[in-house]
Amino acid sequence: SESTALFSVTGMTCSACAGSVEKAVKRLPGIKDAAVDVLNNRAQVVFYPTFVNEETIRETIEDVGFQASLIT
Ligand code: 9UX
Repeated sequence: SESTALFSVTGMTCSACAGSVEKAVKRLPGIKDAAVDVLNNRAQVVFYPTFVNEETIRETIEDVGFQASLIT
């Protein structure tokens, strides 16, 4: 079944930043949904643990250029 992960993402200053994070995460296999909140520096991701894990999602966010850490 699916899992949900919440990340803190720092360095995003505009909605286009949030859009680039969402797009990158949604391109990974095993992602059901991703929602990035630039005002609160959060990214919530719903995913299928058979195909992807929190660390891969976190690294993908960092590859876009922002520091990310898993909250829950
Ligand atoms: Mo957002 Mo634009 O932080 O280059 S500023 S994408």
